[in-house]
Amino acid sequence: MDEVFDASQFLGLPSSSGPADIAVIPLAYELTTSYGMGTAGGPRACIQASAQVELFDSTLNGDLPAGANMVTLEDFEAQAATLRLQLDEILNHVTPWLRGQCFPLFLGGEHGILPPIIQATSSHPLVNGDLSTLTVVQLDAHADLRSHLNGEVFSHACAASRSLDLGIGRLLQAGIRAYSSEEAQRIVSDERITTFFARDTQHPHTGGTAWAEWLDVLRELNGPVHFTLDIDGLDGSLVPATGTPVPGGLSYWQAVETIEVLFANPKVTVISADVNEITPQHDTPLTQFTAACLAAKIVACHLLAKREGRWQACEAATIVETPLFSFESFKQEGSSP
Ligand SMILES: [Mn+2]
Repeated sequence: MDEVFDASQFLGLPSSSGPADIAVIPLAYELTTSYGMGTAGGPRACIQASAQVELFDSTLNGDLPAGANMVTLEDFEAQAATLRLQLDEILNHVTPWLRGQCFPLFLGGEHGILPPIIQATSSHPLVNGDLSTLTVVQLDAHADLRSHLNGEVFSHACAASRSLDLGIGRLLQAGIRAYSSEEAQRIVSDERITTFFARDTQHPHTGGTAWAEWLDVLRELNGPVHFTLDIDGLDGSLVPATGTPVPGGLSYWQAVETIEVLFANPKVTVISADVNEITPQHDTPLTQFTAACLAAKIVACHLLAKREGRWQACEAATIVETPLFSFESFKQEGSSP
């Protein structure tokens, strides 16, 4: 029997009653995007474009959602007057979805959504209040390791450095090809960071070797992981409408391989993921459709991980109560009090 098509839902798939197995959570957030504009409309454009994604997934060898109850939330837009208060709003919005009962996939919005998502993972039973157990795997053109951009410490250009400040244990990056000297120094000096530069992995002669090393790092990983996919990690030709498209990036199949290898690691539980910096493209849906295809691949690889025992829903009784946290009163590492 054909499912009823619902254009407001990811992949057009209506949710069923009962608890969600997968939650697709649009975060229409745009406050600090530096170059292009339009990330606020990106999540909805991605959901609309996802109607054209084939439900048959070759990794899963079956049709999505493979019996799972996938729910797509309504667009969330922060309303508060300041950026920090908006981050607190996002934190409150996402926290209930990061307690391990379902798999959350966030659609952004600018990459500035990452710190509140990371902070919210601390209440996940596998993180258990200790963010040093968490690894963030990032595909991105930019290192996002600035201490600030034009004085703003919560700029999207600082998403990774703020996640480190929150206390994550490791940061693995690939696709990186646009960064400042400050960021280059932090990559060298901070032992938690492992960066694979696009100039190495995309090198016309030796790129294959560097790419194989990236996959090996993913295979050796263990513990809980959040996967963050800034679509500008892909080559700019695939995502020309994103805020800052950059040439020389990852191919579509390298992004797919990263997702497949990460979710296939038996020592890893990918507890959450986001696809961000999606911007509606108007002359062609290429940008939002590319994002939708990769978001669907994340869902498929999660379902395969669940089927093969690498992910299971946590019992409600194991929900971790973490101390109250506020970005409003957050102090950046190394900043004066
Ligand atoms: Mn980014």
